[in-house]
Amino acid sequence: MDFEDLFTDDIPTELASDSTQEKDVALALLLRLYAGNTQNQKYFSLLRRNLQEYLPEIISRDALKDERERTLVEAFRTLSAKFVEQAQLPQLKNKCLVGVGGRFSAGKSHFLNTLTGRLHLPTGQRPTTAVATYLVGQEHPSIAAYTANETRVPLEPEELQSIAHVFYKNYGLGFSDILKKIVIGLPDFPWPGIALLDTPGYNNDDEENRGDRLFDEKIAREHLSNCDYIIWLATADNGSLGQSDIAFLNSLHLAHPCLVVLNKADGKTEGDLRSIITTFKDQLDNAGIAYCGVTAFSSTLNTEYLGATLLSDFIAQACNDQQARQDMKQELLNLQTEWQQMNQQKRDALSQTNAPIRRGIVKSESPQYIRSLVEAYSLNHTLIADLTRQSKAFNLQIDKLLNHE
Ligand SMILES: Nc1nc2c(ncn2[C@@H]2O[C@H](COP(=O)(O)OP(=O)(O)OP(=O)(O)O)[C@@H](O)[C@H]2O)c(=O)[nH]1
Ligand SMILES: [Mg+2]
Repeated sequence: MDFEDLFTDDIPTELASDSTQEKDVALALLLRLYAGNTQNQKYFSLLRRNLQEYLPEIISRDALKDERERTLVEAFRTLSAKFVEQAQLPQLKNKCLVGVGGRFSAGKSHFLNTLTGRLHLPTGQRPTTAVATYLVGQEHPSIAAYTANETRVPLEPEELQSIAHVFYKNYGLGFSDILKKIVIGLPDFPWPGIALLDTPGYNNDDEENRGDRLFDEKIAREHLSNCDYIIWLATADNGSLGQSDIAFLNSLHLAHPCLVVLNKADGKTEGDLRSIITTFKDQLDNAGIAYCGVTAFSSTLNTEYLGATLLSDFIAQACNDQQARQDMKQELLNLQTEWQQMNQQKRDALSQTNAPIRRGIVKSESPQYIRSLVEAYSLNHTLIADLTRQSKAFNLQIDKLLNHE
């Protein structure tokens, strides 16, 4: 099969036939995916454990009411997640990540195929994308799967097709527990500065497969939260944004630019589209969701409607976003400097209050007052010691991340 024009809406007949041979192919693929890289496994599980355990160690007692500290903790959390992602998938290094999210069958994979001008991603009428998949520019074409065993496994295009939901509906074989993400490297990818991410539909209204649905939602949320830009793909045929879309968008706590694209706009009149766009904007405003525009598009016809160029402008903005493409190492070092400054200022402020307390203890004649001053003095000391310990723990975490590179 040719890499370029492999994927169609339908399951290829050779995969659809319930032959033992096809099952063998799928099993062989599963076996390859289950093979682990022990060294990597140890390294990443240690890194992950450290990252999970570091937070209580570095957060100070007043973190909840300290806006600056909260922002820094959040920035560190996002940055370290991105750092791990890039260590696992070096092709994403210094790329601005543009994620596409939306309900199942909104046309996310079709939309990305249209944007990149090729049929790289499997599409279909039933839930199709099972694993978060990045598309990225690369000198030679390649597909790599990253497994739960921290191993990169090269895939053939046929194997990528077989990983689609449709396949395991037919064969009862699931990949999404062992496969964490897929990266497709493309020599003719039009934008060297970005990586595009296709996610599984976050809702599959199929009650029978509720487990799959929640799992897909988790995968979509995890990956979209790591993105620098988000394209939310809704469909024009629904006329309005569903409550579950609103709830999901709210749960992303969007801090990054988000463009809402009404896909499948083909067949709608201009009047219809204008009124649907107004309805969407009203709904987003009422829900307090930050977005930078709503535009109508057809992935089938590769057309943005109403003379708008919001989509191409959005992609161009992502390509030019130097901040999002900044070297992770530098970003971590900047964050470390900011953190240490904050920590030092807190320690200085506490030390400054120590001198008057000491003077009060010496001068006061009331034993009760002296006792309360001594308590305040010792609390100050504990807080300063905590801050010193947190500062050391934070530096240690940064060292661990940087030395793991
Ligand atoms: N008419 C029309 N159909 C479209 C358009 N975009 C996608 N479709 C169709 O919608 C169906 C679903 O498309 P996919 O790209 O698989 O949708 P998806 O959002 O990736 O779905 P999941 O991976 O299951 O979440 C396919 O049959 C597509 O051909 C469009 O712009 N217009
Ligand atoms: Mg898809």
